Amino acid sequence: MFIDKAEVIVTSPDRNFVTLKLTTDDGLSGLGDATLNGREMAVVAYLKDHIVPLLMRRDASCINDTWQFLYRSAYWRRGPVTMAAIAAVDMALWDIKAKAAGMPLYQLLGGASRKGLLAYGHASGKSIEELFDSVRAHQQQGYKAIRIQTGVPGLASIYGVASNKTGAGNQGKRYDYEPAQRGAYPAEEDWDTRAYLRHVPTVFEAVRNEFGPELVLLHDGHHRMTPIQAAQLGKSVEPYDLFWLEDCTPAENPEALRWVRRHTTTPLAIGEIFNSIWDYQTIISEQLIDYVRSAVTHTGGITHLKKILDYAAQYQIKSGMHGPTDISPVGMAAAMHLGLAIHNFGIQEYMAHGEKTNQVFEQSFRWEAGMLHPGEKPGLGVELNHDEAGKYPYEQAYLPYNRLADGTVHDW
Ligand code: GCO
Ligand code: MG
Repeated sequence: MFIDKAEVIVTSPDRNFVTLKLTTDDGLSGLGDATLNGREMAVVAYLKDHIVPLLMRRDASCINDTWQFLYRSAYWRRGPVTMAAIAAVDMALWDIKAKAAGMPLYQLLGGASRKGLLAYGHASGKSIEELFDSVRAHQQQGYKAIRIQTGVPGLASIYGVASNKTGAGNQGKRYDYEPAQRGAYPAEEDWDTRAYLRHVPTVFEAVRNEFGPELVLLHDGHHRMTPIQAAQLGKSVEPYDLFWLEDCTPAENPEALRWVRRHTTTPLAIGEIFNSIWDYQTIISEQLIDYVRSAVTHTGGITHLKKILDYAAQYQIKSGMHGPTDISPVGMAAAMHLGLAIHNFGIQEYMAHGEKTNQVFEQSFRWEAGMLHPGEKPGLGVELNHDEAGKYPYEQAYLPYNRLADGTVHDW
C-alpha cells in the first residue's frame, strides 16, 4: 500500500483550516489536520515544498518509520510548524491504516477504555449576568463541565470573553469569540494583572453560589501571570474547587510551575503551545502539572502525543487535549479516538464548529449528555467535501494581542 497522492487543502469556512489528504495506490485516503492558527501558510509551505515530495511511493503502513524519518531527517527538530506538518502526515496514515483494517481508529489504539469523553465548553460574559446566561446556555446544550472567562472592570476587551453573540455553534446560539481576526493587522486588547487578580475570585464565588458544587469549572490564565501572581490566583480560587487552572504562566519556561505548585493545591494544566515530549520532560517527572493540554495537531500527531500521555500516566497526570475551534474536525476526531483509548483520559475541550465548517468536514462523532464519542466509522470518521471546501478561499487572519495601559506589549 503506497502513498501516491498528497494534497494540501486550505479552506476558510468559519476560519482557516489546513488539511493534508493522502491517497494510496489501492484507493484509500486519509486526512490530517495541520492548522496553525494565524500562521497557517507556513505549514502549507512546509508540507508542499518539503514533505509531500518525500511521501510519494512510501509504504503507507509504516507510520512509526515515516514519523522518525520526517522528524530526524529534517535535522531542525521540533517547533510548531514542523510538528504540525508531521502531525498531519501521522493522522492521515492512522486514518488510512484504520480504514484498511475496517475499524474506527480507537479500536487500533487498544479499544475503548470508557463509554464517552467528558467535554468542557467555554462560557464567558463581560458582566456576571452575561456570564450566568452563557453558563445556562451551555448547560442546556448538555455540558457538565464549563470553562469560565470573565470581563474585568476597567478593561474594554480581554482574551476569552465574547464581544458579540453569534449563532456560529452547531448547537444553537452561543457566545462565540476569538475568530482569528480576519484583516491586515492583529486586534489590540487590554491587560491589567492586578485588576484581574482582584476580580476573578469574586466571579468564581458567584458562579459556585449560583450553580452549586457539582458543575465542573475550569479557567484559562492564557500565559499572562508571573509565577507568584499565578500562585496568588491559584490560592484565591481554592474554595471554588476548580478542575484546573490553565496556562497560568508563560509556556516558554515551564519550570516556573515549581513556584506555583509550592503555593496552591488548585490543579494545573499546560501545553497547548508545546509541541514535543521534551517540553514536558521536567514538569511531568517532577509532577508540576495535572493535565497535558497538547492537541494532536500541534504535537506531532497521534504517535507522539500518545508517547507523552503514556509518560504522563506514570505520574497520575491525565489528558486535557486542546480543542478550540482552530483545531479542525479532523484534529478533533483524532483527539476523540486517542482519548477514548488511553487509560489516563482527563477531559476534552470542545467548542463545537460552525455550520459551514461542518459542511466542509463530514463527521460521524456523537455528542450526548455532555460526552463526546468518535463514532464507529472506519478510520477517523471524517471526510472532506471538496466542493464545499472550494467555496471558502484562505483569508489572512491574526490572533489578537495585548497592551498594558502604558502601552507595553503583554502576553495575550
Ligand atoms: C484554549 C486556547 C485557545 C487559544 C487558541 C489560539 O484554551 O482553547 O487558549 O483559546 O487561544 O487556540 O489559537
Ligand atoms: Mg488555553
